[in-house]
Amino acid sequence: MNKVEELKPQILTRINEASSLQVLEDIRVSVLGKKGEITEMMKTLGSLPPEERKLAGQVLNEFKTEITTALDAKKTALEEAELNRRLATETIDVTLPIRPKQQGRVHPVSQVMEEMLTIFAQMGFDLAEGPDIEDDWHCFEALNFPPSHPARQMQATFFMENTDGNVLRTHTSPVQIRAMENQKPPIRIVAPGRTYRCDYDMTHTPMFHQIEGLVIDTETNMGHLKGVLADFMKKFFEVDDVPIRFRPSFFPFTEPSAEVDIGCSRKNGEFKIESGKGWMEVLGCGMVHPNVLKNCGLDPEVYQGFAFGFGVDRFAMLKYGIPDLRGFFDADMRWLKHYGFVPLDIPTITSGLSANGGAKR
Ligand code: 2NM
Repeated sequence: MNKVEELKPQILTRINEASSLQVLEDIRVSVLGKKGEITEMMKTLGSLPPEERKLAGQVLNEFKTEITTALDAKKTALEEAELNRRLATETIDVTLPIRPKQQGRVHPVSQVMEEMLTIFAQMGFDLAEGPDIEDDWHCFEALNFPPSHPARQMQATFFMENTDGNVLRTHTSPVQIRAMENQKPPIRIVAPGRTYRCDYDMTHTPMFHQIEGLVIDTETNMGHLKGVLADFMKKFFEVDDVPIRFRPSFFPFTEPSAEVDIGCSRKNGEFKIESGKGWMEVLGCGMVHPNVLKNCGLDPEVYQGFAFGFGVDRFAMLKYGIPDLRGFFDADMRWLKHYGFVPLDIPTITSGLSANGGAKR
């Protein structure tokens, strides 16, 4: 049993100096495991004479207990040290912002699109979309533009190369044509999207955004058209009354056709809706031409309806006081920071409580 006296300080030192739980476990296995030092010594007990065996057994058991106690104590100490290390290195400052300050902005055109489509959805219009590249039929022919009609040049069309006469759509009307071709009235749709015309100056960009509306039923008339547009203007500009004026006009696809003005004033560049000052043209509309209905397979003796169309970009300028179109499509963060909207903004007492008026830059 001298061996015990020899081994004990060595093993205790190894335990004491164990640098990790893994090292400590290795020591436990090497001492108490199946082939461990103490286990091996236990195995020799059987070969001793009975009186020696009893004593040796006692000594070995005490030795084993002592080592087990030392291992447990060291294990607890190591676990505590590990926990303290993690507590020190894995601290979280719960007062820090959840994520870096919001950098991105919602473009005014996207904002205004959303506002407009929400209003039309509440009125019961469905959303309809179509391709930016169109064929001559859907963009012109079905819309009652005769082949040599000056309106075709008027529209300053971008023609696609090598596509057999395809064009970038000059309006979203082709979407309405498809709707009439493919679905049975009643039809109540709005068609938002990008449109293209070869035109570039202070008030025009070659790509711009339109929303067009279409209602086809058996008795839909201009009174309905006026009601829809008046309600829309009130909701969009968030005023109780918007002065509206219909002026006779011409479009190949509507008869009669009208241009719609709203009463407003402009002082020091600030746009205000009010009557008795001036008028500003904001959209075009009319009753869908019988030829258009026929072109789409609808019987003009049975069906009739109205259509309207307007530029989204201009409405964004008016509502949010953006003085000119330059900058709209430059993807310049400084412009967006100034005119864009904070996504997921929550209405507050100070920023406004209404759905749209609360939108903050
Ligand atoms: C406008 C003005 C007036 C219009 C007509 C049609 C269709 F397909 F039904 F014939 N879609 N859009 C229309 C009518 C568009 O934009 C100034």
